[in-house]
Amino acid sequence: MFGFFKKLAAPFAKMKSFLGQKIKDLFSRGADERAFDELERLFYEADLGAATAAELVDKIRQLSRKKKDLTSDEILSFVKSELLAMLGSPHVSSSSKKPHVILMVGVNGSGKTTSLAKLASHYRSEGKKVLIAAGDTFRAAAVEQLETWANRVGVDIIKAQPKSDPSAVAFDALQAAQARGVDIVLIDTAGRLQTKTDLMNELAKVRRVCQKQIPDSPHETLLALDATVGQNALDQAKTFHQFTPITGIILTKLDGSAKGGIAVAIQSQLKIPILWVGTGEGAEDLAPFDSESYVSALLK
Ligand SMILES: Nc1nc2c(ncn2[C@@H]2O[C@H](COP(=O)(O)OP(=O)(O)OP(=O)(O)O)[C@@H](O)[C@H]2O)c(=O)[nH]1
Ligand SMILES: [Mg+2]
Repeated sequence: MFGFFKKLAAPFAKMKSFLGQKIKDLFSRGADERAFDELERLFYEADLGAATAAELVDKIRQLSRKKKDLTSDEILSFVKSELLAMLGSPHVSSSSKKPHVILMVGVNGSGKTTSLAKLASHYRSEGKKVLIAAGDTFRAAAVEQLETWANRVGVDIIKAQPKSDPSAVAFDALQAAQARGVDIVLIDTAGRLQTKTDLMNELAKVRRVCQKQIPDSPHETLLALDATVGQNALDQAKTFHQFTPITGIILTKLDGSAKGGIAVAIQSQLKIPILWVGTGEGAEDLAPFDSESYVSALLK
């Protein structure tokens, strides 16, 4: 039991947030208006978003009016419970369909391919038969990168010539998956800026082609979001969601990030669940998103 929780908390321990210590220092000499202004800045810098930062500070201000001798520990535990409430209940990514098809999307360099490899490794360790599709046909190097991962993780890969249509690769992969009795299909895609409409339409096409082969697929469309890009992550999520409904987010590069507050902003503003977090470059550096461990790490 303890081992399980330790394992869950461990990835979040790599976050470099010291928000909790800063809040304690700030209120160690009482709660005055200057401290509240500074608190709002701290929340903002942690990427909670301007509206959330202001709202949270207002609530603490009201609390301190009611209770004159409010301690910094009390403030901290109040912040913790508020953040947990904003994050809502945990979500699990289910995979009851066979094959269960997962489409990975996101901007350039957000961590799609690495996260896809991590997921392949995760499902394989559960004994599932996994197939990955090299849907990033844009660069030859992208196929090589995925092939290296496929060999390392020990899963099959479907690929095509560079510059070929990514939806054709997806179609081939789904067909192969049905023929081979595959449990999980993971489709990689090329990175694309959310502002490039033609490239975003290409994703919608991949989705349509998947549906032609397996009507309720893709069962999951996961958006890889780099935790270090700040509030732009919200724009990315909103636009990708318009072109291809996002069922969950993988928040990558949370290791070393001092700005983990973006998870709160995403989940409270967009209502898209964060399912996984990436905390490193290795196959094992993936963990289910766990609000308790996350908030504890954020308020370290
Ligand atoms: N520290 C850290 N690095 C990561 C993480 N996830 C991915 N990376 C690194 O980020 C870089 C980009 O990762 P990729 O998986 O290639 O990103 P991508 O979205 O597939 O990139 P494109 O296909 O070029 O759009 C690589 O150097 C990865 O090793 C993470 O959770 N933590
Ligand atoms: Mg990639």
